[in-house]
Amino acid sequence: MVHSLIDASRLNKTIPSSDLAEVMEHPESFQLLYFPLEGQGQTTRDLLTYGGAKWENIHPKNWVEEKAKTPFGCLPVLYIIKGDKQAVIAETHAVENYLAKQFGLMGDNEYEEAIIRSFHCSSASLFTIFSGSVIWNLPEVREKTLEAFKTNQLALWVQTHERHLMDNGNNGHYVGNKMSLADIRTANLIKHFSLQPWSEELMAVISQAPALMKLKETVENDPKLHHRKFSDEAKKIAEATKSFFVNPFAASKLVA
Ligand SMILES: N[C@@H](CCC(=O)N[C@@H](CS)C(=O)NCC(=O)O)C(=O)O
Repeated sequence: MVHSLIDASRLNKTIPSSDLAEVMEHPESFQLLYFPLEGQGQTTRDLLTYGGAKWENIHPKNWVEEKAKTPFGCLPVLYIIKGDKQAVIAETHAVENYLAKQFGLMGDNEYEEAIIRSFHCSSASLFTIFSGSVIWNLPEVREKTLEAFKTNQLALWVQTHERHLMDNGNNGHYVGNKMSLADIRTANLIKHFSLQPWSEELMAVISQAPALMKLKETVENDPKLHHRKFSDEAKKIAEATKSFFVNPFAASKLVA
């Protein structure tokens, strides 16, 4: 069992890299250190679930103290455990790419992998743009930045993703007829928008794109994901996420 107060920023330094590689190639279990919110942790949760991994959520107990002990001063952080050894990796993209590769969610060839990476990157970028321009912006400018986000970045994202999904046969997937990292990331991005105080406005734009809606439904109803995605723990995390975004400035003090 990993204790979240260990100095994760130094952990890998004490173990030879060949041992860390062995842990990462043949992991036995995982712990995801993230806030009890969906946010940047949800895709990792889904990847672990889809892969049938043995894993658990762990949350910071005192974020102010723990922040400096994480590799980049932010979450998510993934602990990868094998026997008495563990590796730690941080940064959402590194964690998601590692797990997706581990669980066969990066396509079957270089071309498919490139497509998956590009749609994953596009959806992850939209998440970051929305966070910076709307969620964490000054309340007095939010109305304007929300309008600009909907008209520009969101509209373009919807249009380009919808076109690709339609070209792929509107089957709920970006590549072929199979689940990928990009599918899971996009489904979570749409859910993220649906948990915002402005969810009606945001979802009004997205719901005009049937292939994107189909993708979300396909991911949520996947037999490997459905049970955990609709579990009591998941519902609690979704509710907490919705409440968090009502006033993220105030709520983040509580989380910390
Ligand atoms: N570049 C990081 C950003 C992660 C990030 O923004 N994490 C937020 C939560 S979503 C965080 O740790 N906030 C607390 C803090 O910065 O003190 C990644 O992609 O993983």
